[in-house]
Amino acid sequence: MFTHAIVRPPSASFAKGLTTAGLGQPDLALALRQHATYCAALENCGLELIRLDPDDAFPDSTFVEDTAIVTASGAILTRPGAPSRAGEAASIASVLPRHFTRIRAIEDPGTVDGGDVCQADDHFIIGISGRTNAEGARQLAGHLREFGFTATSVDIRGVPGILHLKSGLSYLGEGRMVVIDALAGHPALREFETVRIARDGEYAANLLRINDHLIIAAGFPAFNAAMRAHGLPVEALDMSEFRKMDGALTCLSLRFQRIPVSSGDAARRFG
Ligand code: CIR
Repeated sequence: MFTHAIVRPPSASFAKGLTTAGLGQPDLALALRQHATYCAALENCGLELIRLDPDDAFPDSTFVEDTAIVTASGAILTRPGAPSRAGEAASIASVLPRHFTRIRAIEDPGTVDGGDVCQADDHFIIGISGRTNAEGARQLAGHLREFGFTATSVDIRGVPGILHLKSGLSYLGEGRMVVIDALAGHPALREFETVRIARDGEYAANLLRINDHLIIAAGFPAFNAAMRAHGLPVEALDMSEFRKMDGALTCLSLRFQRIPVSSGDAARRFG
């Protein structure tokens, strides 16, 4: 059950962010409209939004998911693996104490991008990628175990075309995982019923299950119909401008269940 989400709109420097997509320059005005629609969709799922200001200093800072792992039991600040994004964690660090009693952090030489971390109920799958290294995954798994979760890792460095683990899979809920073919047979997914994504529709592998709603990328009608068959309301959002910057649905928010805390507690426990 999610109650809140942290979001940050793209800033004026958005087009200077990292990308491998080769889909051209993003249109900032359109990206802002798509972000507003995304925020409305989250609210429609019942979430209260914590809206951060755009941050020109970090072109990729709209992709807040990469800066923290947030759970109902506590939060973990990441160390984003791309040097240009390393400074993004500091501003999220100032926000988390208002919402979490337990906060941990990934330390040097570990690196973790939140896009490499997939929660499936009480279990986490951590992708080791070009952004998340083995040491970061080890530290993260330790913090998650302390919070009462289990964790396994999956090395995705040989999987072509995906930046993060969640570029290639998403947890649908009820033991079902949407996966691209290249990840489908992985032993770490043995426990899950897998729903395969068509090769020409791999971008749709990144989706959001929020409470009793599904949010998917627009432009994949067959996948949309397959998701509707699962019986949950499905909303499809145009993500074109974020896709140009290698971003997708999960990247744009940090979703969590807030357990109320006093600010004094949070300040004492932080760090
Ligand atoms: C980056 O390369 O870091 C950004 N341009 C895209 C990050 C996407 N984040 C995500 O999938 N969690």
